Amino acid sequence: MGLKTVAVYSTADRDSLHVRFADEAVCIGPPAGKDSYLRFDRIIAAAEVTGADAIHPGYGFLAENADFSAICQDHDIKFIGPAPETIRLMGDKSLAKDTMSAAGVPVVPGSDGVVSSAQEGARIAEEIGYPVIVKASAGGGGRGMRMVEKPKDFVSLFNTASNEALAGFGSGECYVEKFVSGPRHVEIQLLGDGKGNVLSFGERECSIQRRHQKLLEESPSPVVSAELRAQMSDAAIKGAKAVNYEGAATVEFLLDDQGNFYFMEMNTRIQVEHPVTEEVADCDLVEYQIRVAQGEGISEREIKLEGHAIECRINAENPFKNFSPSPGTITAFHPPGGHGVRVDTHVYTGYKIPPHYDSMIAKLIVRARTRELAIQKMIRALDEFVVEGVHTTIPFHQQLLRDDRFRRGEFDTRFLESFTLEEKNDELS
Ligand code: MV4
Repeated sequence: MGLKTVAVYSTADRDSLHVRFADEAVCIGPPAGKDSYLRFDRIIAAAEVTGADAIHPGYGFLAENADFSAICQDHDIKFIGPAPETIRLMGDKSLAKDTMSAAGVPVVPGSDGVVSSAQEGARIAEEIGYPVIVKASAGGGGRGMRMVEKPKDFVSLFNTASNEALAGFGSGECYVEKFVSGPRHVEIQLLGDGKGNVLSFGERECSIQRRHQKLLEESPSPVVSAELRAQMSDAAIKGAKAVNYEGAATVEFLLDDQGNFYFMEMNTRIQVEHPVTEEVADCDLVEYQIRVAQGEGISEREIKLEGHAIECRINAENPFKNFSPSPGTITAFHPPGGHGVRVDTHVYTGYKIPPHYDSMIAKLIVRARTRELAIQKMIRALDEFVVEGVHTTIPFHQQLLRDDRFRRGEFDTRFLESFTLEEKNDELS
């Protein structure tokens, strides 16, 4: 796009590739997030001294922080993302659900907003029928939830959820809904221009997760038909239009085994797994984010989706030791290449993984004509991928992609609970 870039970094990230590749780089503090990447004042100061017009918040730290978005606005710096009010509304999971429901998006039957007491929650649970799930309004992404199977457990589990939420997020407000058993996690990628136009880029299948951390994502989902895709896209677009959405958004749905789908959450950032959508839609979503932030409108149309894309998250974790973090120095790094193979990474041979942040060190994305060919290509790419000096999730993916149930597309969000890794001698070399 011909735009100049400024990187911000903490002292722990001095040697990260984004620092070298940006036109300028500004150090904003010591390793701890709260002293650097979460410091509004330092980030705004970095933008001001370098004359930056806009801030792209990435997908972590301040990407869904309404107050930061508002502070950017106050300083005449464009926050690349939605308005602060939209981030705040979608951050309140109960209000977000009510807003989507009012817009005609299917939601899971449950309480009308937050419940005022455990006793009221128990009455509602009786009405909707067990099992139910209690969710913290300030939670999300799997944090602050309790499944309740029997009436006698309700009050105690509700109070646990509420107290945890109060301690963790500063608000104990909870809502109650019917528990959907063994759902898939399927999400719709959207882009809005803030002028009433919203595009859908189809779905991503994200059911391969462990403790709410996604490990593999793909598009299309092996179980989503063209008809279901159109229905889910229409619902997501209706929801985004109801809040006059600007920027990239992901609408998360639970999909049950009957083909019913229910709104869960709207993420107001670009997500880690956006490359699988870029590959099947043949587009650059970050470019689109910047274009709409510059005020460009979009013309509504059907986005053509072609072929199949898969992303494997390569984390510095030991899959044979319960995915425990494995920071340290990468002594050899050879990413795979070839047609339809993409590696997004900030690391290289000699890079020292700091222990302070997320363990993801690369995303390996492949694209091919069919799911079967994409799986084959991913297996080849994983087998070629050399990372030495730290443990990685590569051996996990190598086994997952060879699993019969995975290959048949027969899995839901519980899949990894019963997936047993075959012990491999994974000595560090
Ligand atoms: C649910 C559910 C079952 N029923 N809601 C977890 C993350 C958050 N976005 C929503 N989550 C769930 N909500 C009802 N009514 C099951 C989950 C859930 C889940 C969802 C998506 C992906 C993985 C999951 C793992 C466990 C539970």
